[in-house]
Amino acid sequence: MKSRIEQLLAEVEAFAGKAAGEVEEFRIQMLGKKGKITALLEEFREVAPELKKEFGQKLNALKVAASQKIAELKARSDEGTAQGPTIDDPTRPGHGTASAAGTRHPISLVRGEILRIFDRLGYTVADGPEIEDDRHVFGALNFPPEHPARDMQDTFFIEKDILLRTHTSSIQVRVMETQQPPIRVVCPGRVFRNEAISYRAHCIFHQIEGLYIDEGVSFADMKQTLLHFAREMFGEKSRIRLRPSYFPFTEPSAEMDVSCNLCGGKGCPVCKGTGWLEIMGCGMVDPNVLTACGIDAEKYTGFAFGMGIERIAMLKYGVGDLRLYFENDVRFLHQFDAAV
Ligand code: 2NL
Repeated sequence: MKSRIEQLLAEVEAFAGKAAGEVEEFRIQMLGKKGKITALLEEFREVAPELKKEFGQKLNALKVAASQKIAELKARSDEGTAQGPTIDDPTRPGHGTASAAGTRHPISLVRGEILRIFDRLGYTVADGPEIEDDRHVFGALNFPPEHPARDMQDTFFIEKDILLRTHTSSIQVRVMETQQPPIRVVCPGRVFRNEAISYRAHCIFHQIEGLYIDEGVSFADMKQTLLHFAREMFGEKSRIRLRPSYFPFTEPSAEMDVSCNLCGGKGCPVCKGTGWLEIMGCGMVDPNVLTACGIDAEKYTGFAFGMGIERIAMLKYGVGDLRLYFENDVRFLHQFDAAV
């Protein structure tokens, strides 16, 4: 029996059939019902008990070797590769199984458009941390110690002095602290306010602020820059108007409206019959802010402005519910496929 086991093992090792049919035939010859190895296994029952251990081990090794060899050759045989990724005609169109391309989020589209307009005017882009300290969000921006924005009800605090920025002005403070004029910079980013979420308010939203500081920068420079922006963003025929307002960090301050591009200023439901849409706040940087950031307020003046990206996107795309921008429902997002 021992010599027959060894002989079959040599036979298994030598076998090198390539065709699937050949391999299957070999399997039947060895391990099939009437196969040579099957026959040996049956004979093994009659082997004397003292020889069972030795023969058992050898026989088992033979069976394992044969099974492995057959499995290996089957995988490599023409049957195996026929199911694999053979390419019969590389010029044929694909099966369309690649995952579909995603879309740009409307907030990204609008941000890109705004940044490109200011890029053409020579503004650079700056970034800054979302987790900020009191000084960069409030202190350096001329907020009095008791200002309501510093309240827990409006701002997310992490520690006494550490908080989530409520506007992107904190980025501009960092720019002023580290650079001397001329400064021309736009700062996009996420901001956080402790608001109940509804169709018109969210606790996270996006802003872009701009800052221009140099010798002799005037309110007229600001007005012309923002008119240019409105025409680029909403169309050549756009007009703007500035209404007096108040921010702690600018003096004088204004809100800017752009003529409604849906009705051309005649009055419609979007502009609530006024012909105007409010799009941003702006003003001349308060000298206290310049001084707090290490810029000589006797020598330099500047203007700044800030807008909410969601608000601009809502006006541009006529989306009435802010929450849609945060849900990332693909049925909403795919509507912006062609908006690039
Ligand atoms: C708004 C109003 C505004 C600014 C932002 C600013 C920044 C510095 C100094 C002075 Cl560092 N001003 N930013 C100025 C006026 C208005 O934003 O309604 N934003 C959505």
